[in-house]
Amino acid sequence: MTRKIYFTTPIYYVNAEPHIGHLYTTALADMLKRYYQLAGNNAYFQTGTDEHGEKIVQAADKLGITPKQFCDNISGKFRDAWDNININYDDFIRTTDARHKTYVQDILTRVQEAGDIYFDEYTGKYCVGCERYLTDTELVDGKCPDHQTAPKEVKEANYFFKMGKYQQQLIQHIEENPDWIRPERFKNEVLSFLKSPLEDLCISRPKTRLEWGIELPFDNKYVTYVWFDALLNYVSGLKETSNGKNLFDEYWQGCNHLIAKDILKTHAIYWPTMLMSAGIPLFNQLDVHGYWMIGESKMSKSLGNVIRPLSFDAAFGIENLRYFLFKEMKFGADSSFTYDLFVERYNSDLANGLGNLLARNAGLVAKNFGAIPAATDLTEAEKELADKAQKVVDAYRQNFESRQFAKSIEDVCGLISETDKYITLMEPWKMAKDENRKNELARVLRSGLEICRIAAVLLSPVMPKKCTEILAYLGETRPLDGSVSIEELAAFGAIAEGIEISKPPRFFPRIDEAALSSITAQMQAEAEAAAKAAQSREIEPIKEQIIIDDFAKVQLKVGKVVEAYPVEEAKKLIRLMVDVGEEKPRQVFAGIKSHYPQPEQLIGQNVIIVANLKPRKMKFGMSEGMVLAASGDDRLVAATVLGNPHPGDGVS
Ligand code: ME8
Repeated sequence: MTRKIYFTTPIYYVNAEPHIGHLYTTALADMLKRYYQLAGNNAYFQTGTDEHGEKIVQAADKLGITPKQFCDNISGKFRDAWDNININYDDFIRTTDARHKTYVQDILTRVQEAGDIYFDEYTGKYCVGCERYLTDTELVDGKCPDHQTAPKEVKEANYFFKMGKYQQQLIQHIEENPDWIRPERFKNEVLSFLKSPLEDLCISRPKTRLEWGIELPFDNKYVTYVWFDALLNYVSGLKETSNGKNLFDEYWQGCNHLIAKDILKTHAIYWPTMLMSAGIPLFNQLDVHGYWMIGESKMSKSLGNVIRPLSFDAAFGIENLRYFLFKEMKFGADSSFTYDLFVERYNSDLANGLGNLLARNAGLVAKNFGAIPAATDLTEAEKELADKAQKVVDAYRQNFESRQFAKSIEDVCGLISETDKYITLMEPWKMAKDENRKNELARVLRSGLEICRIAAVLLSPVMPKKCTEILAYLGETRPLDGSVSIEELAAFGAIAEGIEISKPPRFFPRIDEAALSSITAQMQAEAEAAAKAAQSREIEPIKEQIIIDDFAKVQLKVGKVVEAYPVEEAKKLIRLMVDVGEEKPRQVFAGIKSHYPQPEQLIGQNVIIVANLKPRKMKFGMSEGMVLAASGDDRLVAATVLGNPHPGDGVS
């Protein structure tokens, strides 16, 4: 029976742009979705952004824009990043979505009706970075160990969730389901935290202090605490997807959360107790990975050592990074990224490994046969190779399902180096010189290509685009969607014969180590510039949303330019006479001279003008409208409409 699995990533705070840490969890969900599909299951994947809370207000204040403007901007950057690097998410949720807000309020009502919410005065130490109160035992030298800042003392009356009430039930669940939190060390960490009495959770913020949040349904002077709001995304997004479906019954029971260790407590303690109180079955699995460091240091915007997915993609290819990240990080442990290490691994595993094996064999096939030769009887040497491949395939499912996918990647690497040895031993280049050894040559080269094909099948969740290209090149076009089993796809001997083989493209060109420092210096400069821009007002905020009635006030019309002159006395202005279907053309002054130094080129063009803009008296005459234009950085072009509209036609 097909399993239905629902992968989630944390919904990321919009106070930072996407970096390699966010990329890792998101690409992990993408890879697992692809693996589970390949293995014949049905997988669904949701990611998104977490937009309420004090942190966001502070960041927006710094830029002098509203929290919503701030969120629209950065949430869009996350989405763009994922879209541009082929992350196959099914839904993207924002906690400012109406569907989410309504759901949070429903659950708050439900939890309150269950008698699990009370009002009380509280004093605590709040870390804005973590967006939660820290206990004294969590502090190191009076500071939050993650953010290196002293939490602020907060004393106020608030609503509390009776989290402590569910402590025993939670402990029991963890003990009865030993794999519920993986790897084990994180399960142990949670159990050891649960040895002390579990305090109740403050779930509100008075609007006098923080307005940016979801209003409590039972007290409009308060908003919901950001974690109580954010965790519910995992359910609200299923209850109502962006295209209006309810997938809860279909996917919730297969829910597999993916997070890093920084948010273990909120996911392993707050979240399940909230679900218990709301009467929702618990999620199925919590998988916790370690932290990426850059060299020896934590990632930090101010250090400019943040690696941005899109710049990396442009410089080195995102799939090569995925390969590195998934192989390098042992699930649950911290790991370190450096460019040198990345290039070393890439060159040895992909350029010299898979890439070279493919190029060597395909090159000889192209030269000697022009197509993949037919199968011949295998000798002991190929049988041995086939056995090794079989072993890798046998361990593959188990490794992925226990999140030891790094092992499978290593296994594939091992298989490639075994095959390299086999090729070196067989010396097909010598066989190629002897007409009588054509059969042997066919057998060896076919086996070499076969291992490349198997490797590409097995690595397809890791490097989906690259592997699909390799498979297509080798004539393997069967779908990777589970309709053909992994075992069939990766069976030694399944490679088709007669597939034309031309000189292979360079799937993994070597990265020149000498050029590395200049590329990384440029990327670092970009990261620093982006960090600086984020600190200043250089981010252009997306304007506040308007409703249709606001837009309806603006009357846009098609106008045909009938005359156009530079205004000699003005540096920026040109004067246009525009026919908008009225008795006589309108005079419009537009500040676009630097982009249209010869304004007469506009004559005969259809432009769009704001027809009901109040006429403005200028030094050179009345301006009776405004011409729309598209602009960005140093570019500007007048906006037009396609086809043959008539002057005066409305634009809406
Ligand atoms: O915590 N190494 O959002 P966040 C590995 N909004 N993974 C990393 C990482 C690193 N150095 N840095 C970040 C929040 N991550 C909340 C979550 S969920 C209901 C609310 C990844 O933007 C990793 O997945 O701080 C980590 O758990 C997450 O980003 C934290 O993202």
